[in-house]
Amino acid sequence: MSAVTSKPETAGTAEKSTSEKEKWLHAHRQMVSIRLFEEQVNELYTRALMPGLAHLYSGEEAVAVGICEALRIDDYITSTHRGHGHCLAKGAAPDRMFAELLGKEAGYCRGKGGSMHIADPATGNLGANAIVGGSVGIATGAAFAAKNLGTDRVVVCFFGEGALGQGSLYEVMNLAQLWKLPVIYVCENNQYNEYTHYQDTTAGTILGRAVAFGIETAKVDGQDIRAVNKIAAGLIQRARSGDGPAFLQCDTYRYSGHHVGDIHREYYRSKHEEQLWKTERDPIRLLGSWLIEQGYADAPALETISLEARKSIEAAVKFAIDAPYPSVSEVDEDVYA
Ligand SMILES: Cc1ncc(C[n+]2csc(CCOP(=O)(O)OP(=O)(O)O)c2C)c(N)n1
Repeated sequence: MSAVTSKPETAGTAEKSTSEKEKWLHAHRQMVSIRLFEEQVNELYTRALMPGLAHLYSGEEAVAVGICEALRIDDYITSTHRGHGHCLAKGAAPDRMFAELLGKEAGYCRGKGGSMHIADPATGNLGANAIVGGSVGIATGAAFAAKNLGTDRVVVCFFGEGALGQGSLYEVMNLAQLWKLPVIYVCENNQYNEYTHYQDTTAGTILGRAVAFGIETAKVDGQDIRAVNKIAAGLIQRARSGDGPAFLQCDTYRYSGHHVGDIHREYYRSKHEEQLWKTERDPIRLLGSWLIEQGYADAPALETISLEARKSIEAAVKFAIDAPYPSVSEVDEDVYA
């Protein structure tokens, strides 16, 4: 079974919406799809249908969707261990994503990468990476290539604030600024590096690190998709026109544990804190309220979007469960030593 059964739910980059109303309704649907995708990942893990671990993106959807909306399909992204939302927002199809997570042949890497190693060159996704900070060199190299091949492509490099402890980030920021490379370093500050609050591991400020290299910096409320999109569009346009790299700090929150098996979050953060983010700062609710205020949708219309997205995500899960594993004969293929 190699056919793909559903179109990308979240192909934000493929077809740009023409009107503001369509643009934000589409963004809302993308965020809902990512949220539902992650719910299903948790379910698959709990039912022991998924090998390995996964790190859920729920709560952070406005960052991926807001930024990818401002990219072209031929622009690049690099992603992280918490990468499902990035892949979907850049245009990956949920059925092939689930297939990859379940180790099936129809997956983006023929089931051999799993949750933390999804790449999709057709949508400009150069790959997720299980190594914290592992994609910063790939993103910067892609930006070097994009520039030296005479294209106007831009690269967005997503990473968590835990990657601020990786020396390679400082090596690549130095070169990116020296060579005016078209790369945007997006620090998704979801407050915690595994089980430690970032303020307990980070001296100084996050942006101060990029300022030291003379890189353009910006900080945004990562729960407000319209703010993320606006600021990202400006930085992306700036990079595309040759003005060099930027560093964007997006303050956000992950709703679940560090990974799907991390259920004892009370050891490092309070239930009250979680509740505040989920009720007052939820990116889907915030955009939904704005859509209603603008008269772009009413509550039943938003509910219909959610129901349709749910059906589509459930069909994608079924596709993946029914799909075959790669043949045993290829057990040595794609293995490098
Ligand atoms: C080089 C390296 N060190 C340690 C780990 C183990 N590890 C996996 S995720 C993680 C925390 C990452 O935090 P952050 O970058 O803020 O991303 P988040 O999980 O918050 O999205 C760590 C330490 C790793 N994968 N790679």
